[in-house]
Amino acid sequence: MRFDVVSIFPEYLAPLELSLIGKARTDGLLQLTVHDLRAFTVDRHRTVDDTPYGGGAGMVMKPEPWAMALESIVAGDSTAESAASGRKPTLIVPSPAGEVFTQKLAYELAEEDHLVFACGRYEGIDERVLDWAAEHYTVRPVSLGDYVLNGGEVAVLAMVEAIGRLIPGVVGNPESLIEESHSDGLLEYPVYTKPSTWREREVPDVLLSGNHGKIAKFRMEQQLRRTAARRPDLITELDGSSLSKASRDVLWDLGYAVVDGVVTRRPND
Ligand code: JB8
Repeated sequence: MRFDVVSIFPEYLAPLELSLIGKARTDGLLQLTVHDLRAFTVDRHRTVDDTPYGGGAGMVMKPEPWAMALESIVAGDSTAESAASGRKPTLIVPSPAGEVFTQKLAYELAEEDHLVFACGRYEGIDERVLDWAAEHYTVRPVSLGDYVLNGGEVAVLAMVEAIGRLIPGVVGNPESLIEESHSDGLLEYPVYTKPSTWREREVPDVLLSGNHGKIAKFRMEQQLRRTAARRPDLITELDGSSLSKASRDVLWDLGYAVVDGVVTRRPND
């Protein structure tokens, strides 16, 4: 898999060379190139921004440096349309106005051969760049969540890590991918390690019992309880028809009912 990132702050992407993703890179599982947008300017001041048509606060990123950068990346793409895969690379544009980045989208993007990330700054990139790029790329504006960053770089760090670790061989133990948070639509159960008593706090007894059936039931219940408390939106998204009797009983205790495979909140008498 190939990643290209375009930014006016290429140093910001340096952490990608470390830890998990850096190891995957060294092992040849993924290629990652960071490009400086200013290298694609032609004026003396290496200008990347200008004032917005229609007025308003702040500056907008000029289209031409983006077109030059994105063209150069497509031109050097051995996996592009023209070549082997027959697929367009995907252009991911971090934006508070994008579709939300979820674990599901991370899995979908991990199937691609080539992802290009366009990091905006200021008030964003001239919209015509996104329209124009659709000729060579599948263009996807993507938001990390409902909050506003100063630019796309931090969002790209998060997305490259989330996508990169799904590439086979990047995460050492593939079981940790199967068990982890969100893979079954629930938050993860709490975890504990030694000592069994720490500052007068005990590890739950059942986890020391060696009874694997009881441990699985305890963890399932913990997952449902913390998901109901912290993310009730995830509870009503569950497929009720694939829940065990034990899970449905816990949900009933938590004030939910499963009717025709749909999980709904019960009326508060
Ligand atoms: C300028 O919050 B964000 C985000 C904010 C931005 C830009 C890109 C993404 C560009 N501000 O995801």
